[in-house]
Amino acid sequence: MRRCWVAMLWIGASHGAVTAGADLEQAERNYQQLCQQCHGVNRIGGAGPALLPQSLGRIKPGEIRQVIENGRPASQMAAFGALLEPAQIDALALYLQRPPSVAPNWNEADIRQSHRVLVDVATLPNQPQHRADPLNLFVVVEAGDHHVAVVDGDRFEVLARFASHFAVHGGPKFSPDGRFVYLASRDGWISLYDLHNLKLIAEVRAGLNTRNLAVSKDGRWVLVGNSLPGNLAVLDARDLSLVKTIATLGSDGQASRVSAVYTAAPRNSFIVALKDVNEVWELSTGPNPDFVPRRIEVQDHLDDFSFSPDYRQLLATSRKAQGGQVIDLDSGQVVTDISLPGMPHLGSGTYWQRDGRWVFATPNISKGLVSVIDIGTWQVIRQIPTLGPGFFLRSHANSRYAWTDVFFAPGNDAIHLIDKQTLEIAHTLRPMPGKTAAHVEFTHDGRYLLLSIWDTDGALIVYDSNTLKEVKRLPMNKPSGKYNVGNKIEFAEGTSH
Ligand code: DHE
Repeated sequence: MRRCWVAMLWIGASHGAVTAGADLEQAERNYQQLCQQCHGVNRIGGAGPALLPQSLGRIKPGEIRQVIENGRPASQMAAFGALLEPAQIDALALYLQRPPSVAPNWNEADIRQSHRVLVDVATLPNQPQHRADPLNLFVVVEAGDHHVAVVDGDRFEVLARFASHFAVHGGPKFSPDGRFVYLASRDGWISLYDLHNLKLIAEVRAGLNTRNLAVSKDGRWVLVGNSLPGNLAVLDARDLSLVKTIATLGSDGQASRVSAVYTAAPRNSFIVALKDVNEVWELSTGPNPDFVPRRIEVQDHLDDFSFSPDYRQLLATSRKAQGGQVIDLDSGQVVTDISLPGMPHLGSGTYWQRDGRWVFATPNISKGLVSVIDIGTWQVIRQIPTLGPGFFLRSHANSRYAWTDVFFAPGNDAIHLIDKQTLEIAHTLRPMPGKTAAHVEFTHDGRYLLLSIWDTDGALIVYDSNTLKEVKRLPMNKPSGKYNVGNKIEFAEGTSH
């Protein structure tokens, strides 16, 4: 990506310095002159990320202003503080948070035009071209400088590192044999990477604002859930070419954004949660799928959900039900409501066996509690107090503990280890005091685990999962999620699906 110097020189030459007292119209002109070249006509993104309200919603207004003024280190985003008056920067930051004058659109032709195949897979060896165990590789998202690292899960060494699109979010998903990984960026870019050959294979922009993606059980299809435009994009998993888009309209015709898409492998289907209509969709991925949704009516819009271990039921957040609702996927009926007033982050929850019964535990985003639910009775059996609201919870069938963070609390350098049988906090670690610690993934055998220190000057810390001793520390730039190939393709207990 080129820096925005051309635009900077142009405006410098024509105006000397940009006039003070800029209003939103002036901000629009400044956008066209300074930003459009990288961030695209109508702000839909280009070499730089999209600057739409949907894309910027997670960023604090002060941070938007700060990036315009000072640029982004280790990126192509230039600093405009010397060129724009403070009031003009304020106006530009405000302008970017408002919808553009022309509603952004991204249709099938745009998707097809964005598609590029970088390497023909048929020309590549189909055996791993590295010495690591292909089922014990980790794919690690480094959010600080938008890169992805591939880590050998036995030697804990970085095998490869490549630039991703802006803001990869959600779990990357794998082909059933673990050779290929599919990544989604918030800007709608989907990337296909070959873990045998450590090469990027193909890319496509499937939407302007994407929630996440899922790969079908047979590895033939990728389903992308978009919130802008509100639709689903079905891609051919071999090269990411577009098969079709499906507008996410409720049965009454109301348009909806997608909350999330998942694969329900035992059902051979995709499950789609919708954000603006009270429906969950199931799309069969059996032989010759037509991708026509089966609509399941629910009581509330779904933001976030988790499957029961047999994939027959969904445990979904529901504000109306004051927490959660359980939906049976076969009958389409709501089985029960569960009172979970702490705003559970169900997609990050996990389940395990306790006294011969399945329990499901979830962190809560607004309360310092981990809620534990008996899946047989759907009763909340324990609310475990923590140092603050958390985001992720992880374990492994061979681990005695479930690891959770306190992401939203001032003391978010702490990590709690919950004993899966006593349901008490057994240990609290502070791996790097003062720095956020969050998100764990275990090695395939569960002997070790990797924990993120979520900081530009951060690290991936490897722990022995039994002795809790630190084994290694790999410096990394804000590592967020990390994903073990073997655990993922086996939909293993303790990890996200
Ligand atoms: Fe995530 C997973 C939704 C904000 C980091 N997040 C997911 C998934 C969903 C989701 C639906 C599951 C996707 C999958 O596995 O395919 N996330 C949301 C939100 O709705 C929310 C609260 C607001 C939003 O703007 O989207 C949100 N998420 C964040 C963040 O602010 C985080 C901390 C930093 C970031 O990267 O944006 C964040 N989300 C993650 C990570 C995962 C994730 C690391 C993967 C978890 C896993 O282990 O599978």
